[in-house]
This record gives sequence, C-alpha cells and structure tokens, in this order.
Amino acid sequence: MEVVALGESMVTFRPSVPGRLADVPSFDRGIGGAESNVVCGLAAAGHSTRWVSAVGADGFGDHLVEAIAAYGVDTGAVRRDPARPTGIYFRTAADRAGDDHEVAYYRAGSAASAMSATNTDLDALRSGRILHLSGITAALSDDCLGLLRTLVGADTDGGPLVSFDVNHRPGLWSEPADARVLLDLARRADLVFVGEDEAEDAFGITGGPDAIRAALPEPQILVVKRGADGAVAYEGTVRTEEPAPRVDVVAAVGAGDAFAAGFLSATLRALPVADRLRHGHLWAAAALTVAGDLTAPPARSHADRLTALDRPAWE
Ligand code: KDG
Repeated sequence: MEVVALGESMVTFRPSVPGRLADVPSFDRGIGGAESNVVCGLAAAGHSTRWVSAVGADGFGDHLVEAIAAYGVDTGAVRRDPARPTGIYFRTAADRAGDDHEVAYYRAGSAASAMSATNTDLDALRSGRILHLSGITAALSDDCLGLLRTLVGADTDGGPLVSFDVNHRPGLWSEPADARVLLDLARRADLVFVGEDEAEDAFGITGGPDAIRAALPEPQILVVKRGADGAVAYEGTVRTEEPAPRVDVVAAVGAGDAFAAGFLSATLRALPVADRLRHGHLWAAAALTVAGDLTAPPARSHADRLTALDRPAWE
C-alpha cells in the first residue's frame, strides 16, 4: 500500500441552482472528505491507497464506501457503526469574489466522530508508505484527537511517513484558541501542508512562509501554500518556491486536497521538490476549475510535460 488516509467523509449536497441555502429548492449529491479526496485522487492516478474511517450502517454510509471504493481505494478497514449516522453537509458556491459561501455541517455525533485509538484499525493505518492525516479529525471529538495523537506521536522507526494537512475549519472549533492543538500535531508530523492564511488564522503566525517555518522547524518537509501566489517548500534548510499556474477559478473546495495528492504522488515517484510543488499546483488547478469536492487528477504524461516547462512558460 502506498498511501493510507484517516478521516471523516460525508455525503455532500450542492445547490442545483445558485442562491442561499434558505432559498434553493434542490441539491446535487456528491461525496467529500478532505482525506478521502486525497486517496481517491491518488488512486485515480494509479497509486495503491486505503481509506480508514467509520460510517453509519445507513444508506449514506453505503454510498460513501461504494463511491470511494469505485475510485480503486481499499475500504476494508472502514468500520460500520449501527448506533451513529453518517455525516452529511451542504455547501453553496462562492461568489465571484471567492468567499461568500455557506457551509452547513450535519456531522456532530456522527459515526466518524466516535473514532478512537481503541475502535480503529491501527495496523491498517500503519500499513502504507505514507499515512495522510488532517486537522479536521482533531476537531471532531476528544477521541478523534486522541487517535491523531497516537498516530503522529508514535515512534515511527520503520513506520509510514506521516503527512499532515492542517486543514483548519473554523466552523468545527468552538474556541479559536483551541485550534492551537493543530500546531502541536503539525510539529510531530514528517510532512506538513499549511496555507499562509491558515497559519495566521489557526496559529496567529504572521510574516509569511519564512516566519511559518521559523515557528514550525520540526517537520522534514513543510509546504506553505499561498493560493494564486504559489507555494514554498522547506526541506531541512533548503527553500524551494514555485509559482502557481493561472486558472479561472470555479470553486476552491477540494483544491488543497488535490494539491496534497499531487505533491504526494510526486513524492512517491521520488521527483525533486520543485516538481512535487508543480504537480501539487497542477492537481490543484484541476480541482479549482470544477465545482465539486473531488476531481480527477491530470493525466500523468500531461502533468509531466507541463512540469518540465521552463519558468517563463510555466508561469
Ligand atoms: O477539503 C475539502 C473538504 O473540506 C471537504 O471535502 C469536506 O472534509 C470536508 C470538511 O470537513 O469540510
């Protein structure tokens, strides 16, 4: 197994016409979940992947497991919980300025929020070359936070490389300061993805990528995403910056997951850091130009041709 991911996935509902949640009469069903988005993208690109989670013993749980398995992801370690429902959520589209959208989660008390270090298959979680986690899980419950701490705090000799996407979701944290637990988790991971704005919102770190690295020196690799301004990776003391290609954004949802998946795919292929960033950007570009949470990645041969372009043509 190349990549294993842990996290809650949800059946998602997007308005079939633009407008406020209060007004739209019908919704299109899809699937979402930051961590399963990553492994679905990787599986679509030919990598072997597993998703570990819990869903209810209900129709939405069936749909999630079937839809994620259809990408080629192993779902054998997903627990079905007859006592709790599968989470769902509703999201309206952003306006042209990019940020006026509504998100309504119905996930409190969900099957996934009851995941813990005792009811989740830790062997399955540690069975890949990379274990991908995110800060969303930390916000779901104390048990979920405990599970994350078990995984990132483990003595990882011979274990998977732990990849952690900070994924700060303000709507899931009761106190803004609570999100600081994410900084502690990030410090114990091997590879960390964080947005420049996110570092300010969640950790109160201002001053850009170098300031974030100064506050977060522990991970072997730290990737700071700067939206349309590109991304910076720090590997030890080596700093690599790659601009993002320009795209007409339809919806930003899922772009961070696609970036992480592209970066991980290139990591598994042992490509240089600059190329890992470029693959991240290209996968994110594919996600930015569609409305849903989950997008097919660009074809590998096409992405390889684009990442080989000289700087002026790339930008
Ligand atoms: O990154 C996209 C995710 O935010 C989305 O798919 C749903 O996992 C999700 C969440 O918790 O918001």
